[in-house]
Amino acid sequence: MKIIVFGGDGFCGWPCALNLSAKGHEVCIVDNLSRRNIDTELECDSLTPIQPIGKRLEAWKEVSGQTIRFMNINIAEEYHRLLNLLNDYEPDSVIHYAEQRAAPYSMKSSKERRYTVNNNLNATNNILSAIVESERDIHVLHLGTMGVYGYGTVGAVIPEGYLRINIANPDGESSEKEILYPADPGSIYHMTKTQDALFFYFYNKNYGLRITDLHQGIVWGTDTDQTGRDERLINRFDYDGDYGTVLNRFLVESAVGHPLTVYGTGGQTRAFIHIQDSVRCVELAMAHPPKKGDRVHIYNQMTETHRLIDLANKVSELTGATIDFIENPRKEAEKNELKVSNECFLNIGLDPITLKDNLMVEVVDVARRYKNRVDLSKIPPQSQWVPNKETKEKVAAC
Ligand code: NAD
Ligand code: USQ
Repeated sequence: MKIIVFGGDGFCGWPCALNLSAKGHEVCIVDNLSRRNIDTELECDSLTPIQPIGKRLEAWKEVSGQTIRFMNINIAEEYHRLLNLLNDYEPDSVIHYAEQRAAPYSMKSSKERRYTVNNNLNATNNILSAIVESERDIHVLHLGTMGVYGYGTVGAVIPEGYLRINIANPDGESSEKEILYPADPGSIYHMTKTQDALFFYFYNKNYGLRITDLHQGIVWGTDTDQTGRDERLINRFDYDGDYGTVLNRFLVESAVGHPLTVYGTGGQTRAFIHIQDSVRCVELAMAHPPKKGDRVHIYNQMTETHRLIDLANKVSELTGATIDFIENPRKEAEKNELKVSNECFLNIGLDPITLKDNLMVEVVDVARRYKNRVDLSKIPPQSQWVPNKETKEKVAAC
């Protein structure tokens, strides 16, 4: 198949592009390198020494014999370049990772709020709109988030996208209906993902676009079978207070002797998936596209849920790290239960990789290997959901 990976220079997109190329697909990466520019802006860097995209692709050709094409396009702004690409390249599927994905970054100040909304909504709308204009039958796979549901579930299992409801009629009877599960975003970033879901709903209903929306949990780990083949293929590993996600942060913190940064009580429960499974899920979903006329397929792309304090205790037992409870910079429930259905992926062949000590040790080993690249000043959280006076003054001074 011919596939475009939008956002293919990023943490999830890069190993996905390599995996699909290794499986014999023809792959084109489209990325405007904005994530690398945000590192420069934040004066942070990936823990791992990621190579410039040109070097990455050269290394891949050398290692695998396969060529991956690259185009630097800002898909939120350069609509006609995007449309021309669809017409010239004629992809069968496109995979959409190209959004600003950090909740803390999206909550920093009006600049980041506006950037996240403009970038994410225009990127999604432009892809969908260009597919309509190209008149091509292209399967769209989008990386969404578990956070569209919120994390409070009144004890029920979160279904895969749709909720069956009964509506009372005036005559005393009731009608059944399936609706999109009510959106409950917890950050500006998560809000853009709930709005993406409405774009998909509409473009599917009106133009018949074939769309799969993957509601992914927190991705952890760093290497996959393909990124591990050569050091020049190494994947991004964020650990800073804005882009680092919780389990990867705990593992880096333990490697550099920093206490584990548990926000609030650590009673929050979240869904997780290992990077290798993330890549596998996208491959599986691509091999099982919606048929013409199907509604949007929504899959929960996660393999397990964990309470954060339990994760911190696990990492602490494994590595001897101490735990610090930090005042929570976010506005979120102190604790929540989370039960999630992931039947769709299990039914099409996912054999989940779950949190095992040896996998966590692998990540700690990577963190230890590159620990001299860690800037300890970047570990504390940098963004607050409700800024206090001191934070407001800091932003105003910038
Ligand atoms: P990332 O920031 O590492 O990668 C995103 C890539 O998209 C970057 O390389 C960036 O330069 C590119 N990009 C952003 N805007 C663009 C634009 N306008 N035009 C072209 N390229 C653009 O993020 P990631 O962790 O790889 O996440 C990828 C997707 O998966 C995101 O949409 C995110 O919401 C979703 N997701 C990620 C996680 C996670 O834990 N990392 C979990 C759930 C869902
Ligand atoms: N947290 C800590 N300590 C830390 C960092 C985070 O206790 O050092 C807590 C947060 O308060 C939160 C939880 O860990 O309760 C998760 O935070 P996170 O930064 O790991 O994840 P989140 O902000 O939700 O975002 C990440 C990705 C995002 C993706 C989302 C999937 O950055 O792109 O959409 O995970 S999900 O969480 O399932 O919505």
